[in-house]
Amino acid sequence: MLKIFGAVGSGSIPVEATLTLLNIPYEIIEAVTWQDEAARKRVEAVNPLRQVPALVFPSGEIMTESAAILIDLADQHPEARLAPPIGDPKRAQYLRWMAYVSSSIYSLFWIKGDPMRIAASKEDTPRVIGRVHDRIADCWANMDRQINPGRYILGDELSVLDLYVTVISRFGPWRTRFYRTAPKMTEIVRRVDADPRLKDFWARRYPFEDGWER
Ligand SMILES: N[C@@H](CCC(=O)N[C@@H](CS)C(=O)NCC(=O)O)C(=O)O
Repeated sequence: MLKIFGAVGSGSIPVEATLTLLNIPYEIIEAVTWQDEAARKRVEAVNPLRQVPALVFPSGEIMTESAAILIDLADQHPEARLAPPIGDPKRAQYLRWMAYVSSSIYSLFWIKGDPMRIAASKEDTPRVIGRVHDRIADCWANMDRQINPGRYILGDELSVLDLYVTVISRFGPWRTRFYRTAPKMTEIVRRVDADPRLKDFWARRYPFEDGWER
């Protein structure tokens, strides 16, 4: 069976949500890498960067990088219509924003997870986190200004891009600020939060606890 090194409320969640929609069974190896050295060690065997998500296919092949995993899963299962296929006029913007969320936004969590990787001192860490949050908010605003959504970001069909944005926008600076900075995507992420096909999944893997929007 497909194995995923992942964690509740992490970047493995859009991948797991996609597998849930595709009805593909998978085994989770829980690894809260940003909190726990033992978890980082566990992941290191498959991903020397010690980050989740990391997938191990039944063949033994390993894949990391959330955006690439999502794009590949959607392409491998075209019948589920979770991405515009090659040749579709929406394909370029789809790939553009998948890469953007990964490189301009999600990658900044390497700093947030441990600000001392960048900060000059412990006292400097609130400033570093503040700057990272501002940058993330600016990047969401920049994306929001340039999209022309329908019910979902690319039009009227749910894609893995919606799952990706829905999950990553729950990380700091959290949803209330996202709603302020990304008004066009606000309704979309709320629609994905409320998708009945994912109700049990969210409850298990990224619950909407009191005050989750902050
Ligand atoms: N570029 C990677 C980023 C993955 C990532 O940042 N994962 C976080 C969890 S959400 C992690 O494992 N952080 C631990 C660390 O960087 O030490 C991807 O898109 O999959």
